[in-house]
Amino acid sequence: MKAIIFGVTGQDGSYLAELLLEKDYEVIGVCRRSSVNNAERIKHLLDIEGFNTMTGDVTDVSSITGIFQAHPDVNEIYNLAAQSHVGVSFKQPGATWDITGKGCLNILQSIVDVGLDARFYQASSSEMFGDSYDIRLPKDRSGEVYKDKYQDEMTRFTPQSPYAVAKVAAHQSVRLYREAYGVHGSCGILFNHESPRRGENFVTRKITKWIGEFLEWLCHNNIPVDRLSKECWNDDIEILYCSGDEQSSFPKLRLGNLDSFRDWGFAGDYVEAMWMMLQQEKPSDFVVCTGETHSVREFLEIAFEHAGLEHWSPYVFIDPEFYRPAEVDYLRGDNFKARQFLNWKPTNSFEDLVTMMVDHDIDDSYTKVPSYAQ
Ligand code: NDP
Ligand code: GDR
Repeated sequence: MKAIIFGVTGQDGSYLAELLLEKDYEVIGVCRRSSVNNAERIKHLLDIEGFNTMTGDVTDVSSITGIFQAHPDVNEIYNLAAQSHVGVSFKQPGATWDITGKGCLNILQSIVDVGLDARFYQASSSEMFGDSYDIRLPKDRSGEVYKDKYQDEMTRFTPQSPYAVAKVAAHQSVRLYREAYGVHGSCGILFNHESPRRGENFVTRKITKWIGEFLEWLCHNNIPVDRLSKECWNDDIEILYCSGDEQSSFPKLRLGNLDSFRDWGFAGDYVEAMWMMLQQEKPSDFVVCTGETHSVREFLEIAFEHAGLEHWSPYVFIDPEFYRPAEVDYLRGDNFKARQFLNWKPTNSFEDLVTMMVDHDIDDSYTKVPSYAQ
């Protein structure tokens, strides 16, 4: 079996390439040209037999058709390429549209033009739901009726960012090419999924990376936590320092909205679902999620406690810069269809995920030159 992965250098691309190589696939990873090394997450795969890279860009149709013409026998094509940061999409809506929206259309049209008989996976997103959810009214153990808010494959899309608008366009393009040209295209509507390979400007990794670097700074300077000045606990102060030694300081963790809820899972589990979708005889769309929801605040609580820091609030500076012009407040998926038809289920709990990321970033910061010292 042969697969092409667009977005192989990203978090999911690297896990998916590993999974397919374990299954004895020949994998072609498409990397875009970059002035710095963007292959950090796949460097351990570069010498593996069966793994090859090609240069390409989803905004450039001729580069896509060139890749397809070089591999007319490809069986599966995964489109994970995107400008995937929701906050950035408000600042670069045009580029986000070209990559995240039109990029998918470019791939679909190239599949048709080159005449490939390959199955196609599109990385759709729970962000497409925006502020929509459905409500059920089940009873709890004591027989009390409660409001159960969730999103599934039938929930309406009301995108709240340029990123989400582009993802809806891509999602609808897959449906159209399925109906119009018979393309075997499936969309995974994936809820947030994280890992130690998560990009450093997404909220989970931003938190765990900060914790790792902060603990390394304390250790390097021989500062016990209780020697930090209580004056810096003030919400207006942006740095942490020792009493009487403002020279030696460390910037607080700057965050935006802590009150949004997300359904966070582990990326390694989610790439399995992508592969499973393409093993189905008929193409279809699937929600992939854990079914649990937690706030950014809860993530902070578990992460700081696991790192042995008493409470997160003295270390966090709320910065309006990280608030978005429109926010998605509540995401919690229902994965019934994926469990039923794919036999897929998540393996990691929320606590496992947070502690895995904190442990990784603590270990990492003791072995690397920290960014504050660069
Ligand atoms: P990342 O941001 O980590 O990876 C995105 C990938 O797209 C990178 O390899 C990047 O290359 C590549 N890329 C960006 N622009 C282009 C371009 N013009 N041409 C070709 N490749 C390009 O995202 P994730 O791995 O987290 O997510 C994978 C996909 O799943 C994305 O489409 C994302 O929108 C979607 N998604 C992610 C979720 C999540 O929680 N992680 C949830 C739902 C959907 P480079 O390394 O050079 O920047
Ligand atoms: P999200 O993930 O927007 O859900 O998109 P992100 O981690 O960026 O934000 C989650 C929530 O945290 C709030 N937040 C902050 N976010 C960031 N990035 N930085 C901060 O400092 C910060 N402070 C608070 C955000 O406002 C938001 O409410 C991710 C991406 O992977 C998308 O590509 C994917 O489609 C969706 O998940 C599902």
